[in-house]
Amino acid sequence: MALVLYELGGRDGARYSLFSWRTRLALAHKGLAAELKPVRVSDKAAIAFSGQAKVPILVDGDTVVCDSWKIAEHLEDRHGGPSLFGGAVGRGLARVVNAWVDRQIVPAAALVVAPDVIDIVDDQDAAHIRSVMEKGLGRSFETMRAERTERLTALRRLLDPARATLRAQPFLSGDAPAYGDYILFSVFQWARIAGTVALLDEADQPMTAWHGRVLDLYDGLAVRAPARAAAA
Ligand SMILES: N[C@@H](CCC(=O)N[C@@H](CS)C(=O)NCC(=O)O)C(=O)O
Repeated sequence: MALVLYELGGRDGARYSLFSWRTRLALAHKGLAAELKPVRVSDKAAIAFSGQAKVPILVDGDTVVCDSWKIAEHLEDRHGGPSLFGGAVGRGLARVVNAWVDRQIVPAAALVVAPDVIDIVDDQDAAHIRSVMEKGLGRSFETMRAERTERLTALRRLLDPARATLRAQPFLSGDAPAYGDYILFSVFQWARIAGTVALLDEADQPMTAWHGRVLDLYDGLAVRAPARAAAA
């Protein structure tokens, strides 16, 4: 059955949707191909069929699945190929990574990256993103830009559990990559495609080496998406 993935599309074909990168890597991990449908973030009519207003959305035959975590579970439970979680215990621990990244890392990274995103979308999407992000993060984009250096330091500090893990093993999931890696990696991929600031310090070896390893997975699926700034 054909799979269709709805994700955000910006100017010049930029696919900058943070959460959809988790799904893109999950599909590749399982050896699945999906037709990719870009939507503009302000165009809610394009995704009204899903009964909600966010991407990623996976259409799998007659089934519509929203939310990247639910999509990962759907792929794991309904499709073959290598496991995304490595069993029930791994699924439970990947859920912890999902909660950690969504509740701490995404908001901290958004304070650094969000003001840049409006440059890679059209005016209507830019106005939408500014309004959603400024409300959600409680600051204007101008304030976020002014505070960027401190925010970047705070983000790098928050990554410590991942850094400590990667000192002991090549991937967050152990010897080989799995969904937990894609969850955290999606934040860096968002920054790489939409941002102008490198979230990782080059000298941060366990983190940058891991980032490079995930960029290269699946014939360079992630690295083939053009980076906005060389610094990313
Ligand atoms: N918890 C959801 C979050 C999805 C989400 O926030 N998606 C963003 C794009 S990356 C979105 O569609 N935002 C819609 C908007 O800002 O109007 C998931 O994991 O998929």
